[in-house]
Amino acid sequence: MSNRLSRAQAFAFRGAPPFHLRQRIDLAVLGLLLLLACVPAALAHEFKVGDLDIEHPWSRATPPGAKVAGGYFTVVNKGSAPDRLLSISSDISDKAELHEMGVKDGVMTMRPVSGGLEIPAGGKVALKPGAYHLMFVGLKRQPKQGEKFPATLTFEKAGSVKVEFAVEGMGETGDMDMDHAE
Ligand SMILES: [Cu+2]
Repeated sequence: MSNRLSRAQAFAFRGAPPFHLRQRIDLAVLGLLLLLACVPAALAHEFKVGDLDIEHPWSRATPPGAKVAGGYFTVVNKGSAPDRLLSISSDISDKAELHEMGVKDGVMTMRPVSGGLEIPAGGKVALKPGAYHLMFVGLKRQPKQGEKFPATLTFEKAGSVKVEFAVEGMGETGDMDMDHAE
């Protein structure tokens, strides 16, 4: 009994948290770090070519019979020279076009961009709904939510890179109903 008491007292005066408690804190911190590391990886995917990072290419599921689907991603240019997105190809459609938004007679329209899209040195360009975007024209099948389909992006300097477009839900991120100028 007296022996037990003195051990408890010695313990109380040591100052540091008991070993088993520290171990639990370490595990909790480790778990949190793993969680933080995994969340962005699950939401985003990224591809690299030369000085360019292509972040999170995504598309949208389309209703039966649809002939076009959008394509979106962000290009980050870490280099000291501008580059240019020249062309896109994918097996999912007959062709893929780069589109920009414009206003014609008070109506928002999309039209193909000629001459490619410049990615400024040290800058980035976001292709997103309502702005620059890709349009897969002449769909051979409907992209389905949850799948990924491959495509090839070709840049003037960095060259070609294979990427995968993650297909999200039909209503994803402010789809605007706009006329296509074609
Ligand atoms: Cu378009």
